[in-house]
Amino acid sequence: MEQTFVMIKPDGVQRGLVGEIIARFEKKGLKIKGLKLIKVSEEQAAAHYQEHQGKPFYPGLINYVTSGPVVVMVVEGVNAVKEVRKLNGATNPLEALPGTIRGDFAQDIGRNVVHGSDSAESAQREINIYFQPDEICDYDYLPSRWLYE
Ligand code: D4T
Repeated sequence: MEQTFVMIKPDGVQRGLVGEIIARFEKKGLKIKGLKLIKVSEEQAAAHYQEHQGKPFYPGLINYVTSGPVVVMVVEGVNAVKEVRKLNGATNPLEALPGTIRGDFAQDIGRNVVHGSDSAESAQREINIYFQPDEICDYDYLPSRWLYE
């Protein structure tokens, strides 16, 4: 099983989209293993977005993700990274298809509501930034036998 990291960004929380977004992951059959509402620190934001340091949008991005509470999640599934990114839709909401989270709820790349890791390696790195090991729950996810052959 693969794990990925999801963040419902401050705009998603403020706009009352938390339940709607979590419901999409649940209905897809992704197992939620960690979930909490937090205020992202400057250090966490810098670690998370280190690959974008120096880019023109970096200061705005850091400002945005530290501007209010976010919901962070550890999500598991056979192809969790790809499945989450498919549900999220394209990074730029203008290109995100209807039916995706960004296609349905966002308009601006700087306010794109949700984040999902881009690889299993990024996911582990990002999970370590936001979660302690004892905040991730191991349990039997009963739908598994109806989701996978
Ligand atoms: P996140 O990390 O938010 O899920 O986005 P992606 O993985 O889909 O996309 P990314 O790493 O390329 O971008 C990170 C973050 O920066 C914002 N951004 C990006 C921006 O404001 N302007 C830009 O030109 C780009 C490329 C949006 C997502």
